[in-house]
Amino acid sequence: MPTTDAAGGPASPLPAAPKVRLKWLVACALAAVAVGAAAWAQLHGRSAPEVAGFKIVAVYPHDPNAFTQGLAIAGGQLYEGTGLYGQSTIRKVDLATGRVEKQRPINATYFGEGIAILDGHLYQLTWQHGIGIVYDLATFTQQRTFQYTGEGWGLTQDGKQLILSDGSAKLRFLDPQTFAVVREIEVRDHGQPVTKLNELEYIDGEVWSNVWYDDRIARISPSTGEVLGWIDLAALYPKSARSSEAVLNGIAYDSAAKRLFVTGKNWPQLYEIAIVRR
Ligand SMILES: [Ca+2]
Repeated sequence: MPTTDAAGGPASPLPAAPKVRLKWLVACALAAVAVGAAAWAQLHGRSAPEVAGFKIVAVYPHDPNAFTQGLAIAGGQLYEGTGLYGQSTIRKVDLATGRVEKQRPINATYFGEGIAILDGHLYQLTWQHGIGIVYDLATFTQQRTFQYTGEGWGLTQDGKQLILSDGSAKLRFLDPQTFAVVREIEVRDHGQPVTKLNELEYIDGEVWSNVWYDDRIARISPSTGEVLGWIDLAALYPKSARSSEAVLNGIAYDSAAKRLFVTGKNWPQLYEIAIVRR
């Protein structure tokens, strides 16, 4: 039989050993769970971009024949670029009435895409032609053309460079004089590439992008490509009320008045909206 100590308990340390080992194992397991949870939170939780909602500030008429590919504001004036073969234009639009005050068609062999306005010039992309067109903003006189590789989808500017999307997850920053690619970023949401980046707008240090066939706008860091957040506009003009090609596409920001406008291809209305955090 086993010996006992003065307190009457077992003298041998052996019976206590399993308890010590159990405590150690439990401690190790808890530590592993804690480390794992922290890593999971870092990968999947903390960095997950928030999804914001919106409220409608005002509603304006929009030409339902405009296959909107680009929307921009300069000096408080609204400009639009439209697509489709034989129907592509650049337009100066009266915001309040939606009336097209001035427009210029482009060569019917080109399919117009995004537009951007910088230093008195209006830049327009074409879809699969690798040709960009530069106009004088005041007169819409064509000044020059430029070339880029791949497709042209959306266009905006950060005050120094043009920013171009091409349907992939990539954004290219172009010199507005030489059109050389200064740098490029890949847009990722939580590590996953976000493709089909479409119409763009540079807003208070971020690039905002429509995503083709998605009713959400991505807020993108122009330095890292990381998606900082999403804006869910699914309830703005529900898909059930429009044709499949009539997608949300068109963001314009009046930085002086801090007013944000959105519309879509062949939408009868253009909306001024405010972002609402959920
Ligand atoms: Ca835009």
